[in-house]
Parts: sequence; C-alpha cells; structure tokens
Amino acid sequence: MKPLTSKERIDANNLIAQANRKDFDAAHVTAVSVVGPADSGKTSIIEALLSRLDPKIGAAAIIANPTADREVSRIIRHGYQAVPLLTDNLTAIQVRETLPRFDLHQLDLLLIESVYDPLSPVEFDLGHHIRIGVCSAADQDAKVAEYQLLITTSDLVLLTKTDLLPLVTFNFDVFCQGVQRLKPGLDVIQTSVHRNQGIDTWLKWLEFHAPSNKRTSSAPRLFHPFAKWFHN
Ligand SMILES: Nc1nc2c(ncn2[C@@H]2O[C@H](COP(=O)(O)OP(=O)(O)O)[C@@H](O)[C@H]2O)c(=O)[nH]1
Ligand SMILES: [Mg+2]
Repeated sequence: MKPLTSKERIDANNLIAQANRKDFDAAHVTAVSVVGPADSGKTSIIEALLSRLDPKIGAAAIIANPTADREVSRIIRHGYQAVPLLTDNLTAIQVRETLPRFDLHQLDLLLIESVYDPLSPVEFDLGHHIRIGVCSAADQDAKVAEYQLLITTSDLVLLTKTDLLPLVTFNFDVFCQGVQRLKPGLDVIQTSVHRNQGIDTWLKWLEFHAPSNKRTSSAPRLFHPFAKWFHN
C-alpha cells in the first residue's frame, strides 16, 4: 500500500481530532492540551493543578511521551486516572484509541500532556478545546523563536521554573517579545511549582476559558465558566 503523504496524514488526523472534540462536547468535558519541550515542567504543573482542584471536579490525564508509564504514577498519586501513551509524536488517532478507557460522562476536565519537538511538528490538533504551551526558564529566552507552531497554536503560555530566574541569564522581557512576535496578544503566566506560584492564576484562567457553559440546564452543573475549580 502506498504510504500517506504528509498532507493526507494531517487531513486524516484533523478529521479524527474533530470527532474527539465532538465526543468531548457531548460529554461536557473540557479537553486541555498541555504541550512543551521535554523536561519543561508539564507533568509538574499538571500535578500542581490537580492538587488545587476542587475534588468535585472530575479530572483525568493522558500522558504521552516515551517514558509515560513511569510518569502516570505522579498523577495517580493525586487520586486521578491517568493513561500513558508511549509516543513522542502524539496524534488525534492515538488520543481517540485511548478514550474508551475513560468514562467521559464522569469527567469535567481531561488534561492531555504531550511533547513538542520543533523538528517534527506534524499532527498537532488532538481534539482539545484549549492548548497550553509550556516553556521553561531553564531554557534560553530567545529559543521561543524556534517554537513557532507551539506558540501559534496555544491559547496561553506558561513560563515554568521561574524560581530559577535569579540564577540564570533568562530574560523574561526578551521571552515575552518573542511570544508576541509569533502571536500578538497571547497571555503568558509565570509559574513555579517549587514556590507554588502562578498555579491559581492558571486555574482561574482555565475556569474562565472552559467551554463548559454548554451544559444543559437539566444536567448537573459541576462548574460553569465563572465557578471556582479550585479549593482554598
Ligand atoms: N526549579 C524548578 N524545577 C522544576 C519546576 N517544575 C518542574 N521542575 C523540574 O523539572 C524537571 C522536569 O519536570 P517534569 O514536570 O517532569 O517535566 P516534563 O518532562 O515537561 O513533564 C524535574 O526535575 C522537575 O523537578 C519548577 O517550578 N522549578
Ligand atoms: Mg511529563
């Protein structure tokens, strides 16, 4: 059989991504893609978010990277379901194959962590509603210029590990200018899981942007865009 061209693969991926999003909408699940380079702090911010989440909110995660089977334990220990996918190039098709493992109707929030590799950014729509681009203060400030697809497809950027800022040459203004050049108006939130900084701001941002107002009036309203997702 003739191998698919790159365009055919992306078209097929995007069709499946639409089917995923339809299923998430039908079950009133907000799907949040969390993407960034390896070691940028993605699992750490997901853990920090889950530890602040109101227990009434049904949440789960898909963790996609070559060592994901070890990383899922970091999510499970917070009491949430997490499914590993051993891949460094996540596709909507792989997400779809994983969905039967979740009871979507019990979920409000599905976090999908995957690795961004600027050299192979092929299938990128996973069927999510919101994409969080993750960059780290341990990286170089100007390197964001190489992360074009990550930034342009993100709805928010988290700059992680900001507790390191006094120790490294990373310039926050240079980083923000790089982000603005790629996608003017995109918000950047600074986070540090070590200092517990920025996590509540991120959670509030998510609460505000979740497309959860699609719940019907008869359905149980676990949350709405202005409801609190986190507990104090
Ligand atoms: N200093 C500092 N290190 C962090 C922070 N968040 C994560 N890390 C460290 O960065 C490394 C990679 O984190 P991880 O969450 O596994 O990254 P992932 O590969 O993007 O999921 C680990 O050694 C973490 O302890 C942070 O806020 N500050
Ligand atoms: Mg991870």
